[in-house]
Amino acid sequence: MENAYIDSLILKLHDVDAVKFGEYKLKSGLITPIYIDLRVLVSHPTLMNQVSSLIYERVQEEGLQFDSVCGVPYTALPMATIICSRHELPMLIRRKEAKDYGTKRLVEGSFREGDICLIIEDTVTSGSSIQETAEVLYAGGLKVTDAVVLMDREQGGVEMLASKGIRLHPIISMFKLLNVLLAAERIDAKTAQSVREFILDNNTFSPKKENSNGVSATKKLCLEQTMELSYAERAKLPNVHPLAAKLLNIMEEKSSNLCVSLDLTSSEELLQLADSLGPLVCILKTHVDILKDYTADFTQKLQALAEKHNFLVFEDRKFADIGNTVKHQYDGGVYQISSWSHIVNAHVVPGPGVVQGLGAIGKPLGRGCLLIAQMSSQGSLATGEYTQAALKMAEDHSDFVIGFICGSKITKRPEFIHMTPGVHMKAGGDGLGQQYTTPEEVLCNKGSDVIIVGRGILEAPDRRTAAELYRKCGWQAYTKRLGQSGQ
Ligand code: S5P
Repeated sequence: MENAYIDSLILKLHDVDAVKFGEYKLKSGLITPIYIDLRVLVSHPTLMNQVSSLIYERVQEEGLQFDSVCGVPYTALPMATIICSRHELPMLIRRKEAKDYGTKRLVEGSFREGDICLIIEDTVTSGSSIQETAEVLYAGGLKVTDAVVLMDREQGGVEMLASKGIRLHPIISMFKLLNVLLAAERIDAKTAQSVREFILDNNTFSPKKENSNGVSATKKLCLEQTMELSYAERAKLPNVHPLAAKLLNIMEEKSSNLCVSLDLTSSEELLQLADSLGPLVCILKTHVDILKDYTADFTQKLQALAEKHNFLVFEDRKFADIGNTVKHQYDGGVYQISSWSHIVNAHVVPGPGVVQGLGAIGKPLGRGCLLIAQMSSQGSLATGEYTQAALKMAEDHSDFVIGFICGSKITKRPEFIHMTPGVHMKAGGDGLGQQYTTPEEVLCNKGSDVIIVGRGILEAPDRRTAAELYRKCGWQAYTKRLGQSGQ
């Protein structure tokens, strides 16, 4: 089935108010932020025909075998009628009430004991309407093996019906619908988010079993398997490191996936810029050893600014020695990095000892570490097996490693954060091996989470305006990516 065709159908359903956002009561009494009302389709014959065609296409794609078709009354009745009339298939009608005269039959039409009846439905929430119809058909001696539904609210209907021996074939899923409407700017990210939360929190088949982070097991499964997660959703995952959760929440709150790299040599200039750009960034990255006038006072002021503007500090120290040495480098010396930097990074070339040494200092302080899995520089050796080794090291030390420095997403595990340097509005290089990619490319195509920008901002005529531009581009690319995800 053509994806673009489904996308345009979703927009048309929204046009005719078959999809509404607000507060609506479901059959179960639950208040839902989204209501699917396909009853209106009877007033839109072209759309009704398209929907019916899609259902029939799905029946054919699945190669379903059946003797007759029954639409769940009332909304799916006209759909079943159109399909059966067009393709000359025998149809059955399930009565909602038995007549108190005549035959008193609950299933109208001709059939034989043991015939298979295909059920057609417009929207499924828990699957109970299909189940009720199936019960009536069973009572009449029919069999039901499959059902096709236009809209699946993804609240447990597929699982519930499967447990009763009925395979449900949905055409449009709730997450797909939300993503298409979001990408077309019919709804905003906040609305999409609240609906996603509602859907995942209200699975009718496996009621919430919450873990300590307040995430139900079903929700976790859905999150991990079926969709691109928002930063906020990832922050709630049970296995996410607390510092990663804090960062993801900051990103969501500030609508920023921008890490600014303040590669400056004057403390005063750095602090002034940190104050000015602070509201726009989720992380501020430093190279403290390039400051010509470092004093302990600098790090105290930087910490105060991090508090004031709610960003994390990342000292880009790139540790690369044996465990015992990096422990001292992290904790001691002039800079005492562990005392002020929330995040540090390390090369994996020494092997796991580097993470263990850093972790010995950083873990008790609640710090986090990024492993350098790839580099932006030309001719980098951090590729292939080396990158895979970095991933393995992160997985083995997820109580301290929160993510990666990388050019593109290297793992689907949503608890790890991917941060990409070498970002500039103009792709190209700097003549010293640095290679630049655009924010859009990094977030949408490479699947990274955070853009690290240095000279793209530092060399701009107005640094604040440039930072705002990067923030905006980064955020738009991320929301676009969310919109593209889903099946
Ligand atoms: O592979 C890398 C890793 C890092 S952390 N490539 C990088 O460029 N970096 C750092 O990101 C680099 O040390 C610098 O601080 C920043 C990129 O700066 P820009 O001015 O080229 O944006």
